[in-house]
Amino acid sequence: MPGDLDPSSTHPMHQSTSFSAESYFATQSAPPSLEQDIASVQAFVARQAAANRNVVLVTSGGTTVPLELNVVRFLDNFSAGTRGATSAEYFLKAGYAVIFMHRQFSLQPFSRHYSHSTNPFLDFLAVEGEGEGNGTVGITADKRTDADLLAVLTAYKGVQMAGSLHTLTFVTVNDYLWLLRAVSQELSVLRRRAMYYLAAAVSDFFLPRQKMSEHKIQSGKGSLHIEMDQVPKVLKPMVEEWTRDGFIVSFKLETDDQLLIPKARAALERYGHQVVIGNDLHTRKMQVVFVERKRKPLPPLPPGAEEPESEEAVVEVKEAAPALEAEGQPGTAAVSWLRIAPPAATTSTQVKEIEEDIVAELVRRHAAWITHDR
Ligand code: PAZ
Repeated sequence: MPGDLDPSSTHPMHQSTSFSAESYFATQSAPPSLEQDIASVQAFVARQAAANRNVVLVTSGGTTVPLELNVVRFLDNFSAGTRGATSAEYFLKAGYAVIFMHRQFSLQPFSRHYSHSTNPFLDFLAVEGEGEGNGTVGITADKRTDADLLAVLTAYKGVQMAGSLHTLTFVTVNDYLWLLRAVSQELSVLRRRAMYYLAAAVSDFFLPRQKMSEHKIQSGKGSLHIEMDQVPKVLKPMVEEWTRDGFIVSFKLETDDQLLIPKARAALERYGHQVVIGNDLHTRKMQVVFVERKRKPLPPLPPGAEEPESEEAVVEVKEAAPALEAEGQPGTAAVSWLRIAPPAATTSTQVKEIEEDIVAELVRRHAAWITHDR
């Protein structure tokens, strides 16, 4: 419908609406697989609760924004899902059960080591027995990579045996929002033992289905003008309604490093969750900044006293953990950088990943959160 895209038309595509989370879910349709996904999460969470495991929801990869109902074109973003897939592996290693909610076809824990063009899987295999004339040809791991492949495979099989990884997929920002709400609500039964690690790169803008062209947008009328609506800020209802006492970690991505800390602080103040991890697009694999509320350690409870539901003291500068470099700034947020050294010029295939340290820091904070020490 070319008329839909005429900038001078009065079609609602040119009116901008502000959606609250409530009005969003009241007007945008749930993905068809949602009920089935919820049932699978319910069963997974019950198994992990019985096994006494902490559970982390890891979101990973980018979301698309379709421009048509019969979608031919969509907006997308850069995220490959490296942060999420890598972090999920370290959480599993730390004994967590993981709900890995990722963009379809983005990187996944374990298989990420041998995917796409960086490490094509076939390059790690060798043909055995070829040309020996005995009629048998086998496939084996290339000798140079045997040890690495075995380590990944062993970890992967261990996780499969333990049943501690559950995978869900999304494509559009709408799929993501519906899934995030449903999974958060299911996971909230674990209260403080649940962590939410929101590393997905979620679009800030979308086209409500009521404003979408049904069929492929036609060319021939000059330039294309589309006004998008703002995606509702769901961290607030996530903190206040969908989760109960869960430990929530959000990521903030910027390309202007002057904005990184102010925006991360603002997010922390606005939504009141536990940690914002700031990262710059170009340096995100080498450094991140933790922004969290300054807290005073709680005094020990008098004998027989009830544990408080939550504590709110915001007073003193928290002492930085050894891996973190604290940045002395006034205000209610503690800011500390986590950096890893650039890879040494070595032939080793074992490269240090910043997610290992990010996850170690969060596991430590989460343990304190569970015991109400923070
Ligand atoms: O997926 P990736 O490893 O390529 O990138 C990770 C990231 C930069 C998307 C993530 O660390 C992040 O900042 N996520 C939140 C982005 C945002 O909505 O601000």
